[in-house]
Amino acid sequence: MNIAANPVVEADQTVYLKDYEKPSFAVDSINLNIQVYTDHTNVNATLVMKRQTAGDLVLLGRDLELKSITLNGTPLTANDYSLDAEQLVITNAPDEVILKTEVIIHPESNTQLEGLYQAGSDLFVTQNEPEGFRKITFYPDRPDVLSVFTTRVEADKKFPVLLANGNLMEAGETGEGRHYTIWEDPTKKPAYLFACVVGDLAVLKDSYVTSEGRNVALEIYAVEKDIPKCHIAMEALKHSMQWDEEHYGRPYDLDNYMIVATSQFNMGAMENKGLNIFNTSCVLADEEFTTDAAIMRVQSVIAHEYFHNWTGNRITCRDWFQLCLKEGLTVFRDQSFSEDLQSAAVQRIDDVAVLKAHQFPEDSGPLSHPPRPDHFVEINNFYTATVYEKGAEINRMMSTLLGKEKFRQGTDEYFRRHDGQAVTVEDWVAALTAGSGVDLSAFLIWYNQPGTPKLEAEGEYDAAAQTYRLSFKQSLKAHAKYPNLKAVPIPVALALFNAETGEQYTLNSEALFENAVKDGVYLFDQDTATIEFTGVTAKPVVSLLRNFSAPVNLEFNYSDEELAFLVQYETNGFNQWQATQTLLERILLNGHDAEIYVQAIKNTIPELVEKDPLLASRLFDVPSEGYLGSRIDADYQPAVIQEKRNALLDTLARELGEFCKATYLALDPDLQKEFSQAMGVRALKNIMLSMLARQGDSEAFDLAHVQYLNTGNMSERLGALKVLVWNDAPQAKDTLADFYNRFKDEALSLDQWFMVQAAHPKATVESIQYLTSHPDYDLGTPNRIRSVSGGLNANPVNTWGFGVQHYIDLAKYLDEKNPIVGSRLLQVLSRWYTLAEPQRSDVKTALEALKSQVKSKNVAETLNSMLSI
Ligand code: 0A1
Ligand code: ZN
Repeated sequence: MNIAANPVVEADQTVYLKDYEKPSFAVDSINLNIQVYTDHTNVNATLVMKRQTAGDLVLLGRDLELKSITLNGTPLTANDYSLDAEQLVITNAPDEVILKTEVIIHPESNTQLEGLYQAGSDLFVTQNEPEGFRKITFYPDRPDVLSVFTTRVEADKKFPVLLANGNLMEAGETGEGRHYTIWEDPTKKPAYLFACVVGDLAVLKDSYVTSEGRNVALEIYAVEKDIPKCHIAMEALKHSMQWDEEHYGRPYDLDNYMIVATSQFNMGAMENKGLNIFNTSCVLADEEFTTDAAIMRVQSVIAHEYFHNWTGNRITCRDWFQLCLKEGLTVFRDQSFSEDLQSAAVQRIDDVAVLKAHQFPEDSGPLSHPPRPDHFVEINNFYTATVYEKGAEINRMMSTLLGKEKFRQGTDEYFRRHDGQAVTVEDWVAALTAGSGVDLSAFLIWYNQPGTPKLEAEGEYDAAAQTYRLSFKQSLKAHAKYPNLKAVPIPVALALFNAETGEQYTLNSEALFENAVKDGVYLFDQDTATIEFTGVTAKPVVSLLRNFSAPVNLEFNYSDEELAFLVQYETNGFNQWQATQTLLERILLNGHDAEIYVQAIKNTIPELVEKDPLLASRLFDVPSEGYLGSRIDADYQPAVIQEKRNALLDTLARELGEFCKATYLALDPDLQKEFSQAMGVRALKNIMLSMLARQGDSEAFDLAHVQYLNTGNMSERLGALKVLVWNDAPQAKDTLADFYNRFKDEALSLDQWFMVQAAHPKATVESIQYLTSHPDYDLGTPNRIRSVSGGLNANPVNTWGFGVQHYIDLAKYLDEKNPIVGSRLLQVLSRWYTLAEPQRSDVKTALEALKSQVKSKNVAETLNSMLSI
C-alpha cells in the first residue's frame, strides 16, 4: 500500500469522536450579504462572537478569496492570523469579537454542488450539510455553533426569486437592473441549515393552519412547466404537518415553509430551516411523467425533510459522529408516515428490502461501521445505509419495545429537554428512558458497534406435555477496528400458529415459562436464552421477527412446508413475504423444488388480490441477482447466480403462465378508487406481464405494446417498455424511440429511458457507450449519471464484467468534479473481494491502480477502506 503517494489519507486526516471539544467561541449572530454576479459572487459577513473556552478563534473556509478582514473595527493584516486551505486562525482574540470579512467565491464554476452553486442557467442554490457553508464564508462551520442569521441576497433582476431562511423583512431595487431581499431567521441554527436561492422560478402556493393557530404560507418553487407536477408534494407537505402534530405533538414554528426544486443535486433533498432544497426527483410527481414508486418516494422525502424541523433542526447534532441521531430518527418517522399512505405491510417490505439489499452487505464488508462511527476521514462518506436505515431500525426496536404510549412519553421528554440544543445519541436514549420509565441504555450498544448480528433460533415441541420451547443464540462477526463486541437487545416479535387449523395461538403471560413475552414481543438480550410456551395443544408453526422486529440475520430450521404454511396463514404481511423470500432463496441456491412455492402462491393470491393487490404483487418478488450475490462471501460467480435465477424465472413462468395470463386480463387499475389500490393493481399487472413475456410469447409482446400505447400512466408505460426492451421484443426499438420523442423534454422521464437501456441484461460496453455519448447524457447532472450507472448495476454480471472500468473511470473523473458522487458510485465495487478468481484479482488490480490517481478525501477514503479487507 503506497500511502506516501496518497497524502490526503495520511493518519492525521482522521477525526475521532473521543477528541470532541467545545468550540472556543459562540456566534450570537451572523449578518450575510450575498451579491451574485455572472462571473463571481461577493460575500460579506459580520459575526458577533463571544468566547466560551480558552483557545484560538478558528474559522473554517475553503476555496474563498479573502478580500478584507476586520476584528472589532481594526483591519487585520496577514501577520494577525494564519490562513491555509482549510482554516483561518486568530490567536489571542479578545473575549468579545465582531469580525467582518469580505470574500469572493465562484458558484458559476462550482461543479461539486456543495456551498453556493449554479444549477443550470437560471438558478443558484446552496447545499451546506455537512460542511458546505465554509465554501461560502469564513465561519466556525460545525453543528454545535448555533446562531441567528440575517441574510441579504442581491442579484440581477433576470432572477426574480431571491430567497433565504426565515421571514422576508425587506425587498427593493439597487439600480443597474439589480434587486435584493433581506431575510431574518428568528431561530438559532447551525450553518449547515443555512440556505439561499437566486433564480427564475415559478411558485405553487398554499397554506396550513397549525394546531396552535399559526397560519403558515407554503410555497413550492420550480421551473414554470413543472408547477403542475408539484401538487402531490404540496398535499404531502400539509399531510406531514398534520401527522407530526397528531403523532408527536410537534407543530411548525415559522410563518412560511418553502421548497425549491433543482435538477442538479447530489442527494435526495435537504432540510434547511424553512427553505428546503430538493432534487426534482424527490418533489415532482405526476402519473404521466413519474412512476408510482417515484410518487411514493416524493411523499416520503417531503415528510422526511419536514420531520427534520424537529428532529434535526430544533434539536440538532453536537458533532457529525451523531449524524444517525437526526437521520435514524427522521427515517423512522418518515417510514411510519408512509405506512399510513399505503399498505403498511408493503411499506415495511420495501423498507426492509432496502435494508437487506444495501445495509446488510455494507455491514458485512470493508465499509462496515457503527451507526455512530467513532472516527472518519470525510464525513460525506458517512451518509450511509447504516447511519440512515440501521439508525431507523434502532429507533423502531425501542418503539416496538415501549409500545405507542410510552414511546410518545419518551419523545415528549426528548423535545422538552433538548429543544434548541445540539445533542448526542446518549442524550436521546437518556430522554427516552426518563420519559418512558423503561431503561433503554442497552440500546446504545447498537449505535456503537458494527455488523449484523446472527440470531439462531431452535424450536422443540413436546406433544405429551403440550409445551413448545424456543432457544435463542446471538453472535457477531469479529471486527478488527471494534474488538469489544457485546450482545445487543433484540426484540423478537413472534406468533405461534396451530399447524392443523392455521389459527394463531393466544400468547398470554400465564402461558409463559421464563422471560415475559409482552404483546407478542420477547426481548432477547443475552448471548443465549430459552423460553417455553405451555398449553400448546397441537404442533405449532412459529413465526419469528414479525414485521422484522430487529435488523438481524435469522436462522431457523423451517421445513419448506412450514414456510408455505406461513405464506398462506401468517396474518402479518411482512412475514408472509419473508416466507416467500426464504422459500425462493432455497429453490435458487439449494435446488429445492419450486412446486411448493407455486402451490402456496396459487392458494394465496386470488383472495389477496382483492384485499391488498400491492402485497399480492410483492409475493412474486424473486430475490435480485445483486441481493443473492451479496449473501455470498467468497468465490462469488455472478454468471452462476444469473443462470440459476433465470432457470427459476423460467420454471415459474411455465408453472404460473396460465394463472398469470388470467390474472393480467382480469385486472384493471382504472376501476380502483384509491391511488394505493390502483398502484397495487398496476404493479401486479406488470409482474404478470413480465412472467408471460419470459416464454417469448409474441402474444405477451402484443399485450405489452398495447399497454404501452393505451395508457397515460408512467408505471404502466414503463412496465410495458421494460418487458419489450429486456426481452428484445420486435417492438422494442420503435417503442424506445417513441418514448424518447414523448419525453425528451422531461428530465425525470428521460432518466428512465437511459435507465431501461442501461439495465438491459445483455448491455455491452458499446450499448453503455451509446448512452454516455448521447447528447442528453450529462456528467454535470448526478441524476443522469445515476440513471446509467444505477441501471448498469441492475445486472451484476455486467457490473463485474465491463462495468468495473465504467465505475473506475467515473470515480476518476468525479474525483475532482464531484467527489461526493464519485465516492458513492465507487462503492458499487466494494464487494470485489468476494469474487472468484481471476475476476477478484483483476478488480483488485484496477482499484489499486486508481489509488495513485485520486486526490479527494472522499474517493481516497472509500478506496482505502475498500482495499483494506
Ligand atoms: N440531510 C439530508 C441529506 C443530505 C446530505 C448531504 C447533502 O449534500 C452533500 C444533501 C442532503 C437528508 O437527510 O435528507
Ligand atoms: Zn435526513
